[in-house]
Amino acid sequence: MSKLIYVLNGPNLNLLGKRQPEIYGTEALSDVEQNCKSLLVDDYEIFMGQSNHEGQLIDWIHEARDKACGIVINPAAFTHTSVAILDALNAFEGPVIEVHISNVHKRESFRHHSYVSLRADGVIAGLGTEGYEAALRRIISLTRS
Ligand code: DHK
Repeated sequence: MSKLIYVLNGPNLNLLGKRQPEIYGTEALSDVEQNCKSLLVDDYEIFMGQSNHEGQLIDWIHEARDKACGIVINPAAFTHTSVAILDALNAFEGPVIEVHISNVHKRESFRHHSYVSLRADGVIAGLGTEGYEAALRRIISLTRS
């Protein structure tokens, strides 16, 4: 089995660390990538992707069908709007963990609904950027043989 895990990030997360730090913290996405890499075991690897474009995220999810054993995804605002990302994830067979840096349930009501949660095997919200590490650990424990 592949030991590659896709860690996908949606719109505006390229500004992580600079954008609304009171909500999203001060770590950049590059810090998140380093933290994730530091907990890899065995032959596990990650591909870290961020896009502001729904179609690019969908293309990566399709690519993951052949290449990856699991997906960690923070779809950002597309969480609340994208049936297309849900459909793409439904075509992926491995575990999917949905991550939100902030506690979306403590925020505006439009952030309370997630299309992606209809597919996700686990959902993490409000752990800050540590949520990515928790999600990665879970994918590894589900796929390690
Ligand atoms: C990130 C975003 O950009 C928002 O659109 C979501 C999510 C929440 C987060 O907490 O990581 O509503």
